[in-house]
Amino acid sequence: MIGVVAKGYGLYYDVFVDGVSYRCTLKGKMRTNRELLKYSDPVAVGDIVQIESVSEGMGVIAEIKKRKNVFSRKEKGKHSREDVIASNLDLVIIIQSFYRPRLNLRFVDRLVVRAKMDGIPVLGCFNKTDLATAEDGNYVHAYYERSGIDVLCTSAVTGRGLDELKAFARDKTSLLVGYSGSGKTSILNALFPGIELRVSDISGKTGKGRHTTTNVEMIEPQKGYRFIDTPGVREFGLIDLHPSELEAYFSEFSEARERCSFRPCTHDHEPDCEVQRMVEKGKIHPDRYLSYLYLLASLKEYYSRMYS
Ligand SMILES: Nc1nc2c(ncn2[C@@H]2O[C@H](COP(=O)(O)OP(=O)(O)O)[C@@H](O)[C@H]2O)c(=O)[nH]1
Ligand SMILES: [Mg+2]
Ligand SMILES: [Zn+2]
Repeated sequence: MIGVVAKGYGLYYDVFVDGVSYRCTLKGKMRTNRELLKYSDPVAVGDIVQIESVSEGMGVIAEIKKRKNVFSRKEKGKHSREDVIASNLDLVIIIQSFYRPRLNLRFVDRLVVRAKMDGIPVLGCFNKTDLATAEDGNYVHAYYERSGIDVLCTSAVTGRGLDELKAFARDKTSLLVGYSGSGKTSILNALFPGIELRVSDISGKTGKGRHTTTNVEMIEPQKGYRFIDTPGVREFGLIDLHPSELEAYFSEFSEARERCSFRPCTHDHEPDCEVQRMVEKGKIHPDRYLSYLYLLASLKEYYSRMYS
């Protein structure tokens, strides 16, 4: 039978086949598969798998089909393996709250680059509008205006923006990522009354939520909707990208780059740079440009340490 991996528990995995869940182990030879050794776990949520020896709700994963994409994390360190958060995605929904925890668009931008590196469309979902002002919302819209990233402002409390969010997610497998406490699980609960997933309490001091969603988990709350909820990501570094490749992931630079004197141009120190001119003219948001510069600097630093 062919199914999709919905959750992993270390040594076994839940696999959905036509809405029925099977608890599966991994066939022995798969654990030592060379191809899969570069990952911290050979199986990821979202993987399409062939299961065999099926009886009484149990089975064995015998094959993992080729992934069309992955949303993954790779940490610093030579031997660190790639941590695949989920695979075979149609949409990455980055959830951030305006407050508790506080907005951090540089963090969002790193997640955006990661998704785009695998060609996955991104939706920026800015939650807890009930705690925010109209200016907060305007700022986020202005920041991403020419980025090619869709932006939605939502509230799981008032229901604002949820119909639009649902429309975006229709007929897709969507990954929800963002800080713990930003409202990922609450949004799912508000979109699909009755599913009652567990929501975290926010700890008073930091405004960061506790990790209530402990595993990455796929749910199919309604026909046509497949969501993958994740525990919060706190840190999200980018390392497996050469500094010169970064600018291609900032769509607002695309029409300008043709008119830069230097090619390739990283748009930070080069003279006669059209991107810098567009920032000065207000056609590229200065904070978004700054976010690019920070990311560029961190990639440069990483590469100079690795290869010096
Ligand atoms: N005021 C407000 N609180 C929210 C909203 N969405 C979620 N919360 C609260 O934020 C906390 C964390 O929510 P949760 O869904 O567990 O976040 P997750 O860690 O991203 O899944 C909970 O106390 C929720 O009640 C919202 O839109 N507005
Ligand atoms: Mg959660
Ligand atoms: Zn330039």
